[in-house]
Amino acid sequence: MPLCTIEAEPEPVAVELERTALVMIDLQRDFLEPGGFGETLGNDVSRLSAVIEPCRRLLAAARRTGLFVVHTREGHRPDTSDAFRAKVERGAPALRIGAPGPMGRILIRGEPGHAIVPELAPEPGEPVVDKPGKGAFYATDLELILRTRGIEALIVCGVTTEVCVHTTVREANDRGYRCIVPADCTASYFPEFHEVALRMIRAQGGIFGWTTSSDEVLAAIG
Ligand code: C5J
Repeated sequence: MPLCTIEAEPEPVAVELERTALVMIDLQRDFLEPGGFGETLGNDVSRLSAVIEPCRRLLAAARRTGLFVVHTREGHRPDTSDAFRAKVERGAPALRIGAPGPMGRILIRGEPGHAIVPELAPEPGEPVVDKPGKGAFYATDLELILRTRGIEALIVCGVTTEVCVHTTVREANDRGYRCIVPADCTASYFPEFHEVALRMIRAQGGIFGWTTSSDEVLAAIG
């Protein structure tokens, strides 16, 4: 199978496009828009909006070139039976997971806030993995979906850099996937955490994976 080389740090990375997936992590209204889970935890959600355009371009290129695309959404069942108390008991009591908010019940599946932002909405045929935790492999069938397709490398985009993107990259790394993170396709409520999280991925010879930019991925996948 033809190899495609993506310019990245700490070094260029060669992947087989047929064995590469674009993984879009939690690009949901609950994290990117006012009134959702991110804001109820005291964050300035406007810090995340810059990811939408580069993610949109990457998603469009992936669809054009036939790259496998998977989306994830963080959220819980309406009865919150899959939400640990240790997670629910965060933030102001009136604004916790399951509480009513301007976009419906906070971080609950099926509510308006749980949806992926319209610019990055999944298309038919693109699996959407609902996850109760930070990592996309925890308590989901993501690994089964990727193994069934023979996927070996992941281009990981989404929010937030140091929480769900990082946790997913770590989980994927332990499962043998090469993870490539375009820096402008991920963001944090804390710019300094974003920078350090990316450095942690590429440090020590790429201990968790590679970092790059959406332009480099676009140049490589054509
Ligand atoms: C958070 C996420 N930050 N998707 N979730 O709680 O990063």
